[in-house]
Amino acid sequence: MKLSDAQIERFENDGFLVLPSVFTHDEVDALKSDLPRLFAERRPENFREKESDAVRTAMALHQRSDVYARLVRHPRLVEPAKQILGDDLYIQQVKVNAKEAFSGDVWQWHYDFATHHEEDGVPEPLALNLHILLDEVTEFNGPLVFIRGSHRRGPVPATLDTETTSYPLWVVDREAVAELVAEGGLVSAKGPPGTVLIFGDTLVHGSSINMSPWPRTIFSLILNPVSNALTRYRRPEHQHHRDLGAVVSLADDCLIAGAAA
Ligand SMILES: O=C(O)CCC(=O)C(=O)O
Repeated sequence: MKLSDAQIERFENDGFLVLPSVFTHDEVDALKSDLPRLFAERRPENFREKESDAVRTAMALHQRSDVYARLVRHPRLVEPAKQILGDDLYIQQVKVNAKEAFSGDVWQWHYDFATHHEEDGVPEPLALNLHILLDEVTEFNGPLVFIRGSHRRGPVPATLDTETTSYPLWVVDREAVAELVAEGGLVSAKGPPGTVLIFGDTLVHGSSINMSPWPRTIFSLILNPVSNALTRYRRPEHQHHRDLGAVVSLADDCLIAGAAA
């Protein structure tokens, strides 16, 4: 999949892209079908909500599941990332973020580079976060909310929050959020299953609690240039993978054909 010049320009201006209908229903079904098994596992890669046993984020899925091992090399994710970054990329993080119906918890305002830099010593804010919506995401079930254009400010003040939710995050100060929202406004990243979101390392984003009766499940792959790799090893491997081998795409039908093989 190749991004058009207009899409590249939009990514540069807004800091994100929302691309509907990139993955088919059959492909999304193949990805969702392995989640009950993965979520049932009791292991440190599965972070559960503070107030319940529900999985909030399940990490290192490409090391735990054949279909996710193929997904992280999917050309519809890897090729646009290479087009934007123009470099060899390694797999930094692989996860599914889930928000259970009625209770899925908040992700505070943050940008990913604050964590990548402070925790992992990543030098530059180059990594891309590539999401696939695995459920229909609407304004009701806790969509990601982007502050349009916030990436253009670069890294803004952030502090480590280990209290608010069950996943520690470097959270952006409220003053900075207010200023950025006044400049660029908010956009909620909605769409049918199979929609892809691409956003950069300094784009400020968050998501609110899921009060609706509908679950919200989103796959996330972070790719980072090999030339911009981590320099600190404070977090466990599943939060920042150590294999710096350049990711090579598989065939376009790898999710469905791979399952039959
Ligand atoms: O799943 C969410 O709502 C937030 C995910 C997120 O902030 C991220 O992937 O950086």
